[in-house]
Amino acid sequence: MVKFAFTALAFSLTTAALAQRSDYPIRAVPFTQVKLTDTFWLPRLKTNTDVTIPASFQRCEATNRVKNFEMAAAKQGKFATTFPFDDTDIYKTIEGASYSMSLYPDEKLGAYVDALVAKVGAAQEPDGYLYTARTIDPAHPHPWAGPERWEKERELSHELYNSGHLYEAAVAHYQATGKKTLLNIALKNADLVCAVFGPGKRRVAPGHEIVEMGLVKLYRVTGKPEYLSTAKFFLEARGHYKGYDPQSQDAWKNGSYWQDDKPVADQREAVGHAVRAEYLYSAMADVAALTGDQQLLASVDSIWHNMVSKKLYVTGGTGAVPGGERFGGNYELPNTTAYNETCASVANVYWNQRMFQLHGDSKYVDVLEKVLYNGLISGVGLDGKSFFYSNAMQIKNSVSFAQSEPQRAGWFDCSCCPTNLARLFPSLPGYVYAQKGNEVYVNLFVSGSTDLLVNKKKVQITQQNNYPWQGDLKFTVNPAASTDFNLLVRLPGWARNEAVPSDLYTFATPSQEKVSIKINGKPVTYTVQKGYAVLAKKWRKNDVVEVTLPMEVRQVVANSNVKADLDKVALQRGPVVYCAEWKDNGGKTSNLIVPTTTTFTAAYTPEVLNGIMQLTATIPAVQVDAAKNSVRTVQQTMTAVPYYAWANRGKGEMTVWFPQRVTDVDLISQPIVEAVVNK
Ligand code: FUB
Ligand code: ZN
Repeated sequence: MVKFAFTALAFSLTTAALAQRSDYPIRAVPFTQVKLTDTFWLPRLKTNTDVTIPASFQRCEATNRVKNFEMAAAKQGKFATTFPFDDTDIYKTIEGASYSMSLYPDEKLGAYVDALVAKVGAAQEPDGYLYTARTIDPAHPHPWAGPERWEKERELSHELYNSGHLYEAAVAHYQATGKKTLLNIALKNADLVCAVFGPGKRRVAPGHEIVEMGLVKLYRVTGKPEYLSTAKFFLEARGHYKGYDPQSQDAWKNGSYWQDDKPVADQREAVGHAVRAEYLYSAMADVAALTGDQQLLASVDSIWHNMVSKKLYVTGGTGAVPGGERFGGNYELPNTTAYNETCASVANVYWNQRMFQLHGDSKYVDVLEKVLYNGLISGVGLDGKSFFYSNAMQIKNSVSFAQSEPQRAGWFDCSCCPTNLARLFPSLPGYVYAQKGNEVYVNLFVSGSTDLLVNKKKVQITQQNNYPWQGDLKFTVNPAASTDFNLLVRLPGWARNEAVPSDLYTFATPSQEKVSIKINGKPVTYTVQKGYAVLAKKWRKNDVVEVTLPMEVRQVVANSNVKADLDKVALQRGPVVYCAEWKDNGGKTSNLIVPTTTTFTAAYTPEVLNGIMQLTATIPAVQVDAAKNSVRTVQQTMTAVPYYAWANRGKGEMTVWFPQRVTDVDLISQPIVEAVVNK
């Protein structure tokens, strides 16, 4: 049986290492300390454990990803998959399985992971190098790898990307199981990386970031300064690209594709490949926290501001442009061709959590919540084994079947997204609470409980709610003995008339409804600190806090610079953004009009899409007569479902942004053209 273990050893290593240095002022309460009981996330975590993780391992086996490691160990054969980063699907699934096993112990899975870790170890070269795309047959490495180790790192080899995912997996495996098997493999590889790269040694800006975040995690576990200094070195290596052509608009030539066009301290906007970028920004936050580097902090703050003001979809998706899987220009947020890679949403969650830990401002959690409830979980079907790589914002029968993914697939040649979800889901409990001394932050509203130490006293906090469907939140605070501390409850931006923490989206009309808070049945007044209600008191056994969030259906409008959304509205209730799907709307959605005066009714429908709050309204829809000679507007019932749940009932039209008037309606559907996934 695999036992949960932040082992005594892990704690002593970590606390010794942490004792002397600066770090994030706010500490997230680890996922292992938070027990969920809720009906929204817990079933998803269970599906991830029961379906997604086994399916990912099975697909890693069936698609020769495991075989690559076996061949590397035997030093014979021919690399048997497509991409040199296919090793990472195994690492990410081990990471997910490790997190998952600390929630749901599973002997059989534990034994399988042990065997897989042994295969990974066997594929490692004696000096620590681990990259099956070369080790299998060093005379004929993968074409993206180049004849010599690391020489194509800046381009496409992904050697350091593979290392980064290895480190992330190794730390999760160690923390969850107490076993050092994978950690030792990772440390041996990291020692090689630190020996090869650094001042006076090789310098490269890693072509696909994540090694920096991984090194920071290894530093946290071991306290070894080289891991942090090498992470910092990789950040500082950016902006020295020799082939840099500032005149070129081509992101491959000017370095912006992999964020190598400027030194990180001078970067101010979110640019280039979105997953690469958001892993970089996460690492910038990590290194700024650990070193106190103010320039790095200023850069990452500006970049975040650019992203949230000009490059974020209303669903929380990022990376608008298919060519290069990248951020577009400011306000370039097209709907029919939106790319929104699922991995970019994963990365955006990591980034926003770090920004929150740096600044203690709820605006970062507002974005994190938006991503979680919308653009991230849209990436996986309700079955747990079908996935979107890109997350479309509109499917029109006549246009975008050829441009977007209208339905999920079980796996992809480049299958980064499914395995990234597999690792993120079981870590979700770690995003619910945070702590800074005697300030306890409640960031996400998820039923369950956590056991904390505040003022050296044990305190249990229990949440009971039916979020995101209902706004009545109940918290029971139960200290072992009465104690003073501040409970900081996030007041979501959307409950304070703020659609996003920028002017990119606003609610069409302000709501008069306010958040109300009671303690032990009595309304309280409270101060607001960076978006949190500060409840400061001596907490006694079984104190009850009740928070009521307004849950009206809101119409969202975009900044007028977003040309794709001009004169359109999106629908949101609580943190959930809605869409209309063909299935509920007479086979078509691109003909629906939502005038400003539309009133929506919300009703919980347990039988639809595993239980959702469904929205309905009477609205005008444009219809073409049978002979296709004339059009008319008819009143019809429009039904909207949460965006995350679309494409679970077959493929057809889907709309997030609805015209307010008869503009941009798609009158005649053409026959369906099969999807081409943009890559
Ligand atoms: O390059 C590795 C992964 O493949 C990226 O993160 C994804 O965007 C996909 O291109
Ligand atoms: Zn991906």
